[in-house]
Amino acid sequence: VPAIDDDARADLDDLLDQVLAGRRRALARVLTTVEDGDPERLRHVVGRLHPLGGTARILGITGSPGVGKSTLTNAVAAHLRSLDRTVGVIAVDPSSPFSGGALLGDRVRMQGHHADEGVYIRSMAARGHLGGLSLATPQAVMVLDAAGFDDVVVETVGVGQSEVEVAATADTTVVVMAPGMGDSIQAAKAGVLEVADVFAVNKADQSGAGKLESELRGMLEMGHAAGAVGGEGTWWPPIVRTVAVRGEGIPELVAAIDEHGDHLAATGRADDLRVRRAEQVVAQLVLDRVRQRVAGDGDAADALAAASRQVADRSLDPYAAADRVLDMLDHRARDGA
Ligand SMILES: Nc1nc2c(ncn2[C@@H]2O[C@H](COP(=O)(O)OP(=O)(O)O)[C@@H](O)[C@H]2O)c(=O)[nH]1
Ligand SMILES: [Mg+2]
Repeated sequence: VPAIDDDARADLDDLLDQVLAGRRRALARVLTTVEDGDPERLRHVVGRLHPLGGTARILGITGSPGVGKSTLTNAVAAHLRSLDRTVGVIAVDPSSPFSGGALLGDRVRMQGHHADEGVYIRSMAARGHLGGLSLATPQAVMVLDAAGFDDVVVETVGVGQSEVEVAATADTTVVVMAPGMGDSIQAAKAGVLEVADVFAVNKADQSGAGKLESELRGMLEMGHAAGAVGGEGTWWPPIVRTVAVRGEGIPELVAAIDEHGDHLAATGRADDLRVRRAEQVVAQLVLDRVRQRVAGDGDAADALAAASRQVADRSLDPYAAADRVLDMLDHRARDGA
């Protein structure tokens, strides 16, 4: 990655100074850099901010569309503010930028905190990013962490891979469910049970909340009985009933999150999580660079094109093809080209 020129660097440094001084507009611009993924600017941002992070508690809130994640996030943020903690929120929508309406809806709903300097809410999409949201999300978290927020909350729609990704980004992952959405059955399928540190059964004001909770409890106990988890120092995910629209159950939910944090600290797992998180980002950057090298090297790009044609007509298998492309990159590295 080439370095940015001196003028651009000076401007960016000025912007980062403003972020560290708590300026919201500067923060918004830096998060746009994270979203757009301009590699030169981003590298400078990360280089300067990364050493300053590592103090925020990172919470993931995930679940199916419509279960009340945004409402719950809003209520959790309000409760954390009442405890005098500052809160940064990243609402990730993998389907953006084509869902402007939904994003706007989220913004409007979350605007209860508009005048409060201690809370910052940002909807985010991955636009130019090679690594997509799996890179943009932890980098946005890092920016809010460095900016000094006590808590950083990441809201993601639970579709496929994203629960796993949010779990890799968060210290504590809250899986939100709601009655009447067939959620308990979905949970078993999507592997949500494994990533949840805390369950929120939201919309507890609606019928079926009790049934959902007991189904969930049954499923967790079955997991325990099957020995999927267990032993000394095991964390049993608590189930908390909430009515996010009325703020009910929110103090209990935050207490459960606090308890999980204490558990992480007591068992030394907090440090493991940090290493795992770092590894995910580094591995993603390595993959991006390999991809960039192939694209930016005429011979490697030609080798990829030629090998792909052979794979298509069955004269080469995909593994052998990958070997050829990687060999080309290795030669380049050895020749110093
Ligand atoms: N009855 C009821 N409705 C809720 C509750 N929490 C959220 N909702 C409503 O459920 C809908 C979806 O909420 P939203 O937060 O956008 O869900 P998300 O898609 O998971 O972020 C909205 O109309 C909310 O007002 C709750 O506790 N009870
Ligand atoms: Mg939402």
